[in-house]
Amino acid sequence: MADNKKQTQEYGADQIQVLEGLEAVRKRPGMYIGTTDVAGLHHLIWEVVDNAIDEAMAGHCNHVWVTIHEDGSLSVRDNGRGIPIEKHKKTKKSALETVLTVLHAGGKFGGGGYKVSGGLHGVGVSVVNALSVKLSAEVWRNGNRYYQEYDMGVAKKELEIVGDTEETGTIIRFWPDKKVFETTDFNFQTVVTRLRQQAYLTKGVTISVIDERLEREDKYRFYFEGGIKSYVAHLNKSKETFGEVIYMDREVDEGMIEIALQYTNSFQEHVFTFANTIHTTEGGMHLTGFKSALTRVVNAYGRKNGFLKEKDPNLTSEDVREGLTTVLSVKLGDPQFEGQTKSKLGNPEMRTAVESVFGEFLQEYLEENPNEGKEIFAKCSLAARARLAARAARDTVIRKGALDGLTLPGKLADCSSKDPANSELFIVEGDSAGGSAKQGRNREIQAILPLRGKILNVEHARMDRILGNNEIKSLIIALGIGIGEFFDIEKLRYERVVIMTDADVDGAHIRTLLLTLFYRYFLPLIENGYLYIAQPPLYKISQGKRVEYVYTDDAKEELLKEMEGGTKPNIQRYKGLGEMNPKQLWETTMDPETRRMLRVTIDDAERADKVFDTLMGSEVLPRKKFIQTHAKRVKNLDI
Ligand code: 0RA
Repeated sequence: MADNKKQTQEYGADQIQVLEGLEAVRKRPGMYIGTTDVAGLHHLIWEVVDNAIDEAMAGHCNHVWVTIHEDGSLSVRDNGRGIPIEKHKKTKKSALETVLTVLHAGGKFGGGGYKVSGGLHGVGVSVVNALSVKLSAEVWRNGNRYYQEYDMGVAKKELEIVGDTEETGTIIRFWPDKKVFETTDFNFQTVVTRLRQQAYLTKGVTISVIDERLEREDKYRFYFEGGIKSYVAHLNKSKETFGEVIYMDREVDEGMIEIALQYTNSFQEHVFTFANTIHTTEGGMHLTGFKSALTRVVNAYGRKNGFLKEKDPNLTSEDVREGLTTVLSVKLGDPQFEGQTKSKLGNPEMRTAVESVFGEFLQEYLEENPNEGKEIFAKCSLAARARLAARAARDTVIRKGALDGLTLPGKLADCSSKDPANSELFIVEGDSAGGSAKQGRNREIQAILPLRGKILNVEHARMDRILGNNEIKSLIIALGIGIGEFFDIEKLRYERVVIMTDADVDGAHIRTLLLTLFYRYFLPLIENGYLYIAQPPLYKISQGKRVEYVYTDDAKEELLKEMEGGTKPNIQRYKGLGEMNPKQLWETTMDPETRRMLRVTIDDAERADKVFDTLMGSEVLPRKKFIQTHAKRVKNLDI
């Protein structure tokens, strides 16, 4: 009797703790997943996928399936060991129910050596459960298929056996709560992009991504035998490269270090760093270690072989990284994520480990591959000389005061407001659309800068040419912010900078070039949320006196369905901004009361910068894609 009572009390206390935990998550979801916007929604997916990937990294599974179902739910299946369903003696709950209901319980799994897990998203799958109106878990294990369902994080009934199976694995499916999230519409492109990256970082694991919401379902399958080596080859696909992808993979006391790099003739550096497969966009200790080893070893190699004379100064870190594409992935037991967006690796032991392991590897590589070594060194030293020349040219431009904005560019139609918080700059493609925008705008707060033709691709140009480009120069002067070392966000003249281009291929290209420019040279504008993309309508549809502008093909179909029965509607497709008169442009695209604009995120800009657009462009067409590479033919990505 006494025993019984004690047990009941303990059980009760646990239960209360669980409910309090779930309530805390539902009350302040932002504390657990950052935001409740579309990014927060996708956080739920990464959380569940990370668990399956952990099982793969532990060597127990080689295939993960992610499916967006027709009813808007999403499931993640893996062929791992299956989450244990055995009951815990004390809590009387299965391990499965524990991970799904107790905050941070997920971390109790694993053990043995360093345990790798996605530390950033590692809030636990119980958070996903708490923020879903429904979640189902199916575990294949011991020859049985176990099943359990939850409502807002609370189990509906006991775990039950619903069938048998020879296979093992786990399927977690969830229906996010519409009351919690601004939107519960999963974005297939976001999921595909992220899981492709995940597949590169976990070589040998196949990731299938399926969207069943479409009439004809959309499918991808990613498998990269070469891991990040394939990733670098993919990133450099459309570039001229020097030598092979250099690759190393080492296990150290601190964890694992995997690095792939290759030089290209680009003037930009492309470096992507990861810790436990999480993209560390702010870099951190692993990147610091890499950079210092690279600079040290390339210089030492140059001196030893007489390429650098005694009187010559060392090449700088920028010089040795010009045109370099690098993917750096580390895995460690206890990752510390720091920085503004918690995406900077803080573990100092990783700096030392990468610096020493990569330094040693690269030195050996250069010595064993003298032809490549010589070519790489020549490329770096050319970068050094060109940088000096470009700097001199830039200093001249700046000394002449050419960027000071004392004289605003003639093409700019400025607004009368001098308050940046209340000023907008529209960067408009073409003179004719520029003319309409100038006439249609609100002069008080809206300034117009028309761009003629294509702007320079900053990927292929150093500072001297960038500053020699009139379109870019006008833009810098209009913005008021300077460039390079002289960049100063405090001087920004408009807190909304809007890219307004045609809804066609040329427009998309100009947008990509502008995004790349902002990403490379004016990043703080994006970080502060000042950069936008205007959304002009695709169609004007009229029926009798009724006139509607629609912005998507879906909306067009919906409207046409609605108009069935009346007289035949008149459909006008807008190919360019220039087809709209000033009043139409104002009403549909510029009027702050009614317009739609997309705020550019770092992700968008990064994607544009990554030359990902070439790939994206080609991927949108075919319905079924199996993307895989094998180490032997890594140079010809089979995409
Ligand atoms: C630890 C132990 C065991 C399975 C798992 C973790 C596991 C977790 C997840 C999360 C998603 N999928 C998963 N698959 C497996 C079982 C160990 C054993 O069978 O003895």
